[in-house]
Amino acid sequence: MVGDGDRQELRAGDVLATKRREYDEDDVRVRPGRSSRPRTRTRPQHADAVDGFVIAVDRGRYTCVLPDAGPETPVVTAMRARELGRKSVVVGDRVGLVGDTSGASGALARIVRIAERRSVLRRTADDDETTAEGRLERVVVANADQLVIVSALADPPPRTGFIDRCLVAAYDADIEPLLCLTKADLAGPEAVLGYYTELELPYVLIRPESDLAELRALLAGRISVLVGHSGVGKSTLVNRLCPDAERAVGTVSAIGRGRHTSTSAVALRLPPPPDPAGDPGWIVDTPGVRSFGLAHVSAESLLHGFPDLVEATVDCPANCPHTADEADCALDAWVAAGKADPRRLASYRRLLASRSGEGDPREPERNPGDPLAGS
Ligand SMILES: Nc1nc2c(ncn2[C@@H]2O[C@H](COP(=O)(O)OP(=O)(O)OP(=O)(O)O)[C@@H](O)[C@H]2O)c(=O)[nH]1
Ligand SMILES: [Mg+2]
Repeated sequence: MVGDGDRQELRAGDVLATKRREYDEDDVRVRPGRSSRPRTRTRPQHADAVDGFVIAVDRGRYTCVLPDAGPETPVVTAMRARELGRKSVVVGDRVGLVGDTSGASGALARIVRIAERRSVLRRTADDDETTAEGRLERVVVANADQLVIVSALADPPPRTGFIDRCLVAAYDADIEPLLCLTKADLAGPEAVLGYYTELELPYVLIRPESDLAELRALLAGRISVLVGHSGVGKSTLVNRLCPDAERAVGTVSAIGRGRHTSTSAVALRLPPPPDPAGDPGWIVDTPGVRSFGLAHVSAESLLHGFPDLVEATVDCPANCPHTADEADCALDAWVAAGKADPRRLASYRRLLASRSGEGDPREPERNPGDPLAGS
C-alpha cells in the first residue's frame, strides 16, 4: 500500500508521476462483486436458528419437532419466512427455526432455512412432460431413506404396474424400496412375488394379527415413507406400528377403491426399539394416490427401476430406445433366454410408451397378468 505521505511527495515533485499514480492498481476502486455484497436485509444469517424436523404440513402451517424432543415435548408450529422465496417445505425437511420455538399454545416460529436434502421423492400428476399435469411436480417427502410400497393382496387388488412405477421413483431418488403386501389374510402373495423373483426385492407380508417385529427391524433408525393406492391399509399399519398415532382409517368401497381417507402426509415417530440406545426412526403416512406419474424421470433413468433388465442393455446398439419396434434391442433376446420375466419387459415398455404420450392413460399402472387386469 502506498501511504498518503508518498502521494503528497509525488504530487509535489512531478505532475506526470501524479498522473501515473492515478493508474496504479492501489488507486483503482474495485466495485465489490455481487456475491460479496452484504445482503443482510434479504438474507439474514439467523445464527440463532434452531434445528427442526418437519412432520406435517397443513395450509401454510408447518409442524416441526426439535432434535432432542421426546415424545412428550410439544411440537413447534411454524410458517415459512418470505425470504425462502418459492422453495417449498415438505414433510421430512430439516429446517432452521427462529422466533417462538417454545411450542406453547398459540406460539408461532418461522422457517428461515431448509437444509440440503439427502433424498427427494417426487411424483407428477401424469407421465407426459409436455402437459400441464405432467409438469406439475409434487415433492412427496424429503430425506426419506426407505420407500415402503404398500400393496394390498386383495381389496383393492395388487397392480404390479403401480409397484413398478414406485420402484422407478425409489431408485431414481436413491431411496431403498421395501415391498409391503397387506391383507395377506384375503389372498396369497405368490402371484406378486413371482413377478419380482429376479429382483431380490425385500418384502414383508401383513395380516391383521401378524407379528410386526420383522417390519419394525427394517424401519428402525430410518425415515421410511409409505406409498400406495387408497384403501391398501397404510394408516391401519401406521396405527399398529405407532399406537398413539390415531390415524383415520377408511372403508374400501364395493368397486375396490378406498376413499382417500388420509389427506396429507404426516411423519410419526416409531416407538423405541428393544435396544433403547437405537434411533427408533420415523414413518411417513401419505394419502393414497391413483397413479405415480414419472414425467420427472428421464427415459434413461426409467431403466434403473428394472435392475433385472439393465444388464441386457450392454448388448444394445448405441442410443437404443429399447422399444418393441427396435429390432436390435437386446432386451428381447434376454427375456427369450429366460433371464427376466417377459411381463417385466412389457411393463418397462408400457412405461416408455406412457412417457411419450401413448398407452392407456386411464389405467397406467395395470399390467396384463394382474388380478382383474382384463376387466
Ligand atoms: N382384511 C384386512 N383388511 C385390512 C388390512 N389392513 C387394512 N384393512 C382395511 O382396509 C381399509 C382401508 O385401510 P386404511 O388404513 O384406511 O387404508 P389407507 O391406505 O390408509 O387409505 P388412504 O388413507 O385412503 O390412502 C380399512 O377398512 C382397514 O380396516 C388387512 O391386513 N386385512
Ligand atoms: Mg390413510
